Amino acid sequence: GVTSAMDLNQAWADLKPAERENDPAHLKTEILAKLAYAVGKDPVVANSSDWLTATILVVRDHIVDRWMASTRENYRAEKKRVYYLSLEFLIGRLFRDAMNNLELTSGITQALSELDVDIDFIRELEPDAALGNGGLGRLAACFMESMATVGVPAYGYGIRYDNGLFRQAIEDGAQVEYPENWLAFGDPWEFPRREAAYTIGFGGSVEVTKDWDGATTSSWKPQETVMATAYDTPVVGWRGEKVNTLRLWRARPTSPIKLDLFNSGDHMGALSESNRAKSISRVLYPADSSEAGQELRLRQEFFFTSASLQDILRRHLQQYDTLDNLADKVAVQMNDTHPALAVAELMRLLVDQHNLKWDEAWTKTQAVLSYTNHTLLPEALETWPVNLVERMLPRHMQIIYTINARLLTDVKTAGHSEEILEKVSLIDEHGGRRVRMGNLSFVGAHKVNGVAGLHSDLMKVTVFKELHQVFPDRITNKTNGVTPRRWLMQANPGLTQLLRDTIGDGFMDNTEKLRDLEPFAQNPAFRAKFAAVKLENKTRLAHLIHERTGVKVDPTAMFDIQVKRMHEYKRQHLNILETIALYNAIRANPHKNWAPRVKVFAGKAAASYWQAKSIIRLINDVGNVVNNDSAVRDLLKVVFIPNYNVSAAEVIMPAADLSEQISTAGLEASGTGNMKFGLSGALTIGTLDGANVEMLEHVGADNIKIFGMTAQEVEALRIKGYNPRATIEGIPALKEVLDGIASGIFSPSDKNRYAGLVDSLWNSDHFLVAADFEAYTAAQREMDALWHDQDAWMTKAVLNTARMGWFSSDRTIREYAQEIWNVPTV
Ligand code: BZD
Repeated sequence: GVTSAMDLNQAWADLKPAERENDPAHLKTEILAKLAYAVGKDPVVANSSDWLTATILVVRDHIVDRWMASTRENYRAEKKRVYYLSLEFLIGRLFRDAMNNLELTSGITQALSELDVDIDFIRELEPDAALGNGGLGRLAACFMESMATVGVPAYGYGIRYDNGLFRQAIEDGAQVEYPENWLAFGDPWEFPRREAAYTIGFGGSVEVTKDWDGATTSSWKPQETVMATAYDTPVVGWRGEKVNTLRLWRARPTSPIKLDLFNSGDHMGALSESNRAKSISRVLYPADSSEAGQELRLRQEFFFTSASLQDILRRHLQQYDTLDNLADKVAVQMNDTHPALAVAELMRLLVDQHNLKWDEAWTKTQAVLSYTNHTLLPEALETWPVNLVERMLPRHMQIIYTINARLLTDVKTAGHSEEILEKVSLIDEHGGRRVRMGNLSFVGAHKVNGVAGLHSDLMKVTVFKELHQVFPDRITNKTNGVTPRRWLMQANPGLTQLLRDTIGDGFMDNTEKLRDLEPFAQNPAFRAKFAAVKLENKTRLAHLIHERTGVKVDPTAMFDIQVKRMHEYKRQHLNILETIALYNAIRANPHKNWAPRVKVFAGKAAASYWQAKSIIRLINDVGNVVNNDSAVRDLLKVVFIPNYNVSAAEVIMPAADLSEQISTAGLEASGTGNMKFGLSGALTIGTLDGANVEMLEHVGADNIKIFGMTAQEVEALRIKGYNPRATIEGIPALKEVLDGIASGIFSPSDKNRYAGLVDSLWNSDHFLVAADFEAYTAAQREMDALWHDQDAWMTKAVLNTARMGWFSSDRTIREYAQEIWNVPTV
């Protein structure tokens, strides 16, 4: 029957506080109120997007109360704040994340269902915020959630790009890029902060004035100015205890239009300055492993770095009215070298604007800043031409020179050689003078970290060898992690429920408690349930594959998955070449006891990276042949899922049986997909690279398939001289594959399509595909054998989930908090 509003209110008041927030009847009222008063729609005409917006606004209200409480408490207790500066935050969708962390999922689901709204349908309508390229950007997003979870008062600072990472379509087998438009219908999560705006300068000159005592003061007179305005998104931690802020900057012109020009008839000229300003926050650079090298990129870097530092100093001074305690109350983490100008900009603000003496300012700068390195690939290390920096940021170039002069004097005084001096210098003098952003970051920071054990060790003997000799205490390791809320609880609800039923809820607050699962690996009844969850996840992925590619795959086959950015060092070509070899073997011997496999690939290539795009096309061409060859029946399918992003990953990760982590050893700094797969019980086939090394230590050698050359062996082979031609000639199966591709088997309409790819393997094979080919093949055949023993496979799968708890980003953040930021965690 009909319940009166008064009865409803009474029923609600009788609930305990925690139940009260999650009370479906009350949530229903809240959603209807938002639909009417914020969206402006009557329920009878509201469409699915309207319902989503209304529901998000309800969830946001629940966050806001806690947000203000967190912010107020941080202020009252004078807590040290951590600022995470990152040019990328690969957030994905927030609806399910926020609901789950507030523990409102059941209440909202029921409320919506009573309103005849399907939550799973509207959830999919939320745009996927792709303000990042790959691992580095997704790590920043996981860290934001973990900092809120472990109670670190934190602000993420970045750019609010109008257009995130491009949307990838596959047309005729090839990647095509389309603009992405996540803001088309506005972003219900964000709060524009018109009052938080800063002026960012570019160009111009430096004015020097002499004081009465002969001391000089420098003052930068920029020729051009741009406004940075703030947009805040609350980031809620697990169980909604703490809420932090992601503050993204948008570029606006200082004056929207030059009216004098407009009135004189120069309509375009009147707007050109405005467009130049706005272009700074227009689009994310889509290259993830090569430096962009464009002037606009440097403008983006300075824009967000300067706005963030101005905001940080303003907040600090407003609370404490002094800079004396800056380093006690502020920690700034630089995510790679993209915010490296922070070193010079903080010095400029302290010395030129706040009148600190150089030495005092330098001590503070180093104490406040720290730097994370994410790659050793030489082509990805940022350097900027001195003359560009001089023109765009004249005062910063002077400051960099002064830092460098003092650095070189100190290093020389300490007795280091000329050779070391040249390597530690902030300026690369070879072939056009360039500023080394890695060195600038290293020198300006009190701690420098790599993102996995092997990577941090290699930093000390490669890019930062000399700086490490001079400052041996600076490099430290912080092995990456992923948030178990998104990557286990939200992405894999079936497994989460099974885990709760089996070992209780403890793992939800402390992922290391997943260890309690270990004994169940030997329990056949449990393994059957674990396998049933996996099958359900694979069925879901099979639907997505069918929807996006038209290919039907059998969910009972082994799902063998490689998803990540497309890059030669990640060696998707090693995988597809081995797949072709397998195809040849199946055709030659169709009635052998093969393990049915579905080879799944997904990932974006930088638009100008021809070799990576060629690998995408090859995967699609191979799929076309293999999937339509009745001779292989259902033993092998090859699919490339277009437009890999966070939302797709949430469906893909839980559905994997086998996770491919096969980079050339020494080149993948950490990897984080490896951890997401492992958490959901995939077995890893991988090289001893990045965090695979630590995964081996945690899950045990019986439960991960490691193959191929080690980083040391790679280096030794390169020194000795690698001969790909001789290597290929010695592996008939590989030669057959390459000859087949070159003869056009997979591209009959364009036989030369893969000439470039195949030639580069014969002639240089920089990433040692041929050198690892046999080891990889042997490892894959071992996986086939293991697949036939499903009990053994599932035992290992369970042990992977049980032993992956250490790879939670909560653990990573606790280490940063203790050893770099000096802030407490709860
Ligand atoms: O960072 C990645 C590394 O390749 C991974 O091994 C590591 O796990 C993650 C997180 O530490 N690096 C990137 O993702 N790099 C970029 O995306 C990038 C973006 C712009 C410019 C240069 C690199």
